[in-house]
Amino acid sequence: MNASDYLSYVKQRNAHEPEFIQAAEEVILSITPVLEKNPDLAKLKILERMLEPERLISFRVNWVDDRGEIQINRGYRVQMNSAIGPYKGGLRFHPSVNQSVLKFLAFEQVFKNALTTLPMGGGKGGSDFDPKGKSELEIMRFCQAFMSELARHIGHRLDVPAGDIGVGGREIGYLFGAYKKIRNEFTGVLTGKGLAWGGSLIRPEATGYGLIYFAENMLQSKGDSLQGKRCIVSGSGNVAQFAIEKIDQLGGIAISASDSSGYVIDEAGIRGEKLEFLKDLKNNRRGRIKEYADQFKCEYHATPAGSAFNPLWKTRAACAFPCATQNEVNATDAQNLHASGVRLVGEGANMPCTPEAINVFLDNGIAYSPGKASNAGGVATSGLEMSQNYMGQSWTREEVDAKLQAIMKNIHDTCLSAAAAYGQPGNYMAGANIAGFLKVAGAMKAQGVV
Ligand code: NDP
Ligand code: 2IT
Repeated sequence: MNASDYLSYVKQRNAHEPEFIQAAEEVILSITPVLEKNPDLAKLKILERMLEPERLISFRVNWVDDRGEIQINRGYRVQMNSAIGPYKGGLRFHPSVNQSVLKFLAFEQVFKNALTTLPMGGGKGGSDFDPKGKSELEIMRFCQAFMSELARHIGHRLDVPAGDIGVGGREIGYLFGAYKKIRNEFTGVLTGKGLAWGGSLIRPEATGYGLIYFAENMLQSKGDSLQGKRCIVSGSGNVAQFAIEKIDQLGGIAISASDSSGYVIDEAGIRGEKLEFLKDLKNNRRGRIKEYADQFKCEYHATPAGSAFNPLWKTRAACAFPCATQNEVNATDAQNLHASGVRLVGEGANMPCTPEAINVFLDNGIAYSPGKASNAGGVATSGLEMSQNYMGQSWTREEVDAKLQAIMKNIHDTCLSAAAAYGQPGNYMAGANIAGFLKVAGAMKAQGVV
């Protein structure tokens, strides 16, 4: 089969899943040259098998809100691929969650986890539950209701969920408590746990830190660095907060943050007490980003609903780090980034750039890293949390950070060498897809048709 045969195959089988088709298309275009060189893998239908979840669980979540009204949500776990280890990947609570979104995330997770070098397969799950405006007790009751079904499908050697959009330390706590109660056992079944009950140092920071370590590696490969560079960051959640923190630590200037309502531009840089304010605002008070602008007297712009582009990406800068959600950067945004001087785009979110936007970057020589490579620090540190849980020990902050840095450098170098080996030097997207595919394909081949 050629690329267009694979594409029709995916479109026909997943007709109503646009996000999954988008993620699959990118991989298919990167992998077809690999299959031409390795006809044994084509004959074994490895790619077709990777495009089908090993198991997809969909379930009802009933819970009672503070007014005593019964609420019904949908819960899911997509167990995508277990060739190189237990299923591993986050849980997302957001009203936009559906089967297509979780299949795209689980599919990308398989490649990402392979790139970390740690023994983790890929999975993803979550619910269309909207945490916004819910009380603390409603969040707890929802997590307990969700886990009352999920518990029978996961386990520390089987499937280890973690956080993602709408699921942070608070939710992992409630989910872990519910699992422990239902199963009557204390294991490392979730990552992102609190330090006193099996969590790892640096896990909260890991995705954002890893993203910026990866970008620094990209710049260093061209004899450059982040020092003094203006950086646009979108999002203001877990990934964005620690990307901003690491940009500042490495001498860059993070000038923006956003949420689903709008964005702030702080020309002086988000750092120090201002960053602490942002963390408290988003993690504890759960307020809107506009409050940051009110507090520090900087620019705030509401994001126009239904607009053809996001003016955030018109801000003059050298680097851009989309850290909010999928498809937040389209072709017009990419043109605007190019016009405003951006020379590096590092994805902190999963699939934040549309295929058309990515083409704009590649056509204009903008260094571009796909999320499955540059945001892999989060799941890599989850892998380190699993190792510590299995051993019953915990490593210091310095030990975990050193391992994270080494992993990000290794992923960076692996992407570059795989891209070069297949005639696409400097293309991190092709490199990530090829290297991730080859690792999982080798394991699937060895394990037979199962
Ligand atoms: P959080 O829930 O902590 O933060 C999400 C941020 O993105 C918030 O600022 C939120 O704004 C904004 N956002 C979410 N959905 C939308 C939307 N539809 N439109 C505009 N803005 C939106 O999530 P994380 O920081 O954990 O995740 C961010 C991204 O990073 C996701 O793509 C996730 O898959 C990816 N990722 C996360 C990892 C992790 O370890 N947490 C690891 C690797 C990737 P608002 O508050 O208004 O909703
Ligand atoms: O997209 C991701 O890699 C995550 N949300 C983190 C997954 C994990 O298992 O730590």
